[in-house]
Amino acid sequence: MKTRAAVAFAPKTRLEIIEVDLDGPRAGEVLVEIMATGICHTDAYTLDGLDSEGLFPVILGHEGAGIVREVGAGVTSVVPGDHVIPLYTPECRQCKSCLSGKTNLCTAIRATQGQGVMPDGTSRFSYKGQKLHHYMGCSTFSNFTVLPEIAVAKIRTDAPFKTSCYIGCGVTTGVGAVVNTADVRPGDNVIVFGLGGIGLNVLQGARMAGANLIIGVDINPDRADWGQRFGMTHFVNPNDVDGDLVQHLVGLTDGGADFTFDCTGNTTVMRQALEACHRGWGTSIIIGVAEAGKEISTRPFQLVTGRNWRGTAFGGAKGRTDVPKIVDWYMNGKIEIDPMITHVLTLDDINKGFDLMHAGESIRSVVVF
Ligand code: NAD
Ligand code: AHE
Ligand code: ZN
Repeated sequence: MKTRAAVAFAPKTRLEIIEVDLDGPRAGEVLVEIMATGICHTDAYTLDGLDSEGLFPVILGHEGAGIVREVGAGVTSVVPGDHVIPLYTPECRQCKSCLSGKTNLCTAIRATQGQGVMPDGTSRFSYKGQKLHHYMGCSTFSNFTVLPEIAVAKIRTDAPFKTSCYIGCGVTTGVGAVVNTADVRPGDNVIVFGLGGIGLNVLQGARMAGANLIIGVDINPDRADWGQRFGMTHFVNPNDVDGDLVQHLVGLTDGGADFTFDCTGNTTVMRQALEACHRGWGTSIIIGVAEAGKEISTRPFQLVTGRNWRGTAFGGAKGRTDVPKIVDWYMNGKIEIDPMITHVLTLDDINKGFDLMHAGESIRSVVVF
């Protein structure tokens, strides 16, 4: 079949909106009509050539929602008409990682995802006979895409696509980092570095968990109002701090935070986040994705004296199990999404979504097909 898609032919170029060829689903796969997709900073990072796994030409996008239109042989968990959210972190429920119960990092198809192909090693997308790569196993910047059955979460049919697509990455990543990875408890003090599409969801997760101080740190002054809207109790702009940022934050939190979260992808900020943790027990959680070649560092003394450094992918959420529950949280009003969708675009205008992100003007831009 033919489908309209935004194609990245090379790093640091504008996406081209064209009609591409899409092969139907093979055994264990499903064809999904994408109804809406968010634009996450990770899409921009890969498009900018900063992803060590980045492959071109590629159809980016990993934060979508849509409807199953066709299923391949042997598919049992979804049928045509089901509403689904594509999962860049699938859940096979059979691999060592899934069976461990200790992680959401299913390994069933991770290798081929990183190679930009389906689990059988081939791509379903092509243009004028040239192979196009899949992205993070999702490629939601296409009106239709093919996914492995284990990489879709079936969701309720009354959830709007325009907002629930954000649960495919940003919402689940931010809220999940708090409730799954950190397990923030009532009264804990929290610092969130970077108040964008992920960080605001960390804030609302911390509010939901009953955190005491919820401090937001961002170099964009506009993020002060945004943070307050989602539970932040104090805003710190590093550019307005006299002296050392870490010492300032340690002072605000009576010796350091119980939990800090990096939502910037900046390795200098990651160090600040670790060092702003409380001596003896504070834990810093890295959410941000750093540029290829970047490394983190700190004095080992920071860890000897009881600070913990951790990371999280997709908020520690087990996709097929947890994503439908997060959709329920949204539909029941336990978490908010609508105000964070600042821009709704057509596929033809998708490049504008990247411009808005880089200008710091959007929280989430969503493309509606
Ligand atoms: P975003 O662009 O919406 O937000 C980033 C925010 O960080 C902005 O508000 C920006 O002003 C702020 N910032 C930048 N530099 C800063 C600094 N030095 N100090 C303080 N604040 C600073 O991006 P996003 O969509 O929220 O994504 C955030 C990061 O999370 C990205 O690195 C993205 O790739 C990553 N991410 C990771 C996961 C995961 O599963 N681990 C999932 C989604 C996104
Ligand atoms: N390809 C990069 C890694 C990128 C990365 O860490 N991705 C996160 C999700 S970001 C979503 O916006 C993730 O899920 N990581 C776990 C995994 O298995 O990729 C690189 O450095 O190679
Ligand atoms: Zn993302």
